[in-house]
Amino acid sequence: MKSKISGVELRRIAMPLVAPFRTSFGVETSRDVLLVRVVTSDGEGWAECAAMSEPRYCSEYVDGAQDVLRRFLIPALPKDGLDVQAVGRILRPFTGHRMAKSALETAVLDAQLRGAGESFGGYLGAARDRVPCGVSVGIMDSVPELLDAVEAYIAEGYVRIKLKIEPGWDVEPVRAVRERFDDDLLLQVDANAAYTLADAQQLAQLDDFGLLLIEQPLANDDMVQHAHLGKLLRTPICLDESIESATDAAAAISLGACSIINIKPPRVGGYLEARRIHDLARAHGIPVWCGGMLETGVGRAANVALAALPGFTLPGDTSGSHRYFATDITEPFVLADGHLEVPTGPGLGVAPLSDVLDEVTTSSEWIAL
Ligand code: NPQ
Ligand code: MG
Repeated sequence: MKSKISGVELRRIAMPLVAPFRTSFGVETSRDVLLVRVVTSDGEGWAECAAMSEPRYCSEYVDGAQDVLRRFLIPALPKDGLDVQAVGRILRPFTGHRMAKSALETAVLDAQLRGAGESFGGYLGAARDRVPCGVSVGIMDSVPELLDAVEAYIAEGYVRIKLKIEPGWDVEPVRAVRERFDDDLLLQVDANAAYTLADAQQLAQLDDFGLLLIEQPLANDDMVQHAHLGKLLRTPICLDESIESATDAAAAISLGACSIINIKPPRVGGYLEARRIHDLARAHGIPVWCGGMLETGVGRAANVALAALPGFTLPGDTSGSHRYFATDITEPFVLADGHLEVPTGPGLGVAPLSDVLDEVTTSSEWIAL
């Protein structure tokens, strides 16, 4: 199917977080999100760009993403009609900028699926109608504060807890959570690349706590050292930042750098590449789960659809809207029995509510094709 694209709106919104979110790479209090709206002969398509304000989690940042979309990626699209399968090929000559590319491809896909009356989940190959949800818990000022936060999330129904860790905030908070809650609590940790191989003995102390996994303990670009670390730990290693493509996933699996993969579609250039990683991992018996980038309802809808694919065998960071935002720009995603329903409407199945959207908009530009 081919849709003629007349232009693309790049809209920036400011979304205050319900509480500061601290990781090993910084503290976030508000989300500065770039929304992409493509206007086609079949109707509109929406997506959001996951890039953060500053290049700390990875090299992309939101002003850079908007610049590359405006100057290179959007102008590369053909005026005369476009199938979503062609978007990745057209954008490939531009290196990197995967989050920007993901947003553009996803918006085109949303428009195309809306036109065809098909849902994102149906298109991607969702195998169930709801997904179990985990929650990512930031670094706190004290252990009692952390225990209160974890208790509240468990009470909300989250089926898996992920603790953000860094040197100086690892064994003690994990031990405290293990001692305070049931032994069968699904628990994992995420270091966001805060350690080196010299910390292996410290990280090995986490082996006593029956963690599902440790996510991205070492540097983004160091798969070889992850393979070494894996031999020193009993806790399974999961890669996040290190996996930017299906090629990277193949390398990581071949090297033994990880035994689990966190798939974040924006980080790998989109939902089609995310599905390729899913297929590859599944063929190798590597479990995957869907990560999160503090998405609004627009990105959340797409993630929930992806997380319903059969190889997503671990709960994702697909939390409810209210984990991050008091007011979402779409109808909020609300947990029921620890799960989120996969949207069934055409395309993403959700769209921004225009009154909410206008309230949070900080700028908008139109790029005609
Ligand atoms: C991770 N996400 O798995 C990321 C990191 C992360 C849910 O833990 C603003 C935008 C703040 C994106 C903080 C979770 C963020 C962000 C953390 C992503 O590593
Ligand atoms: Mg992570």
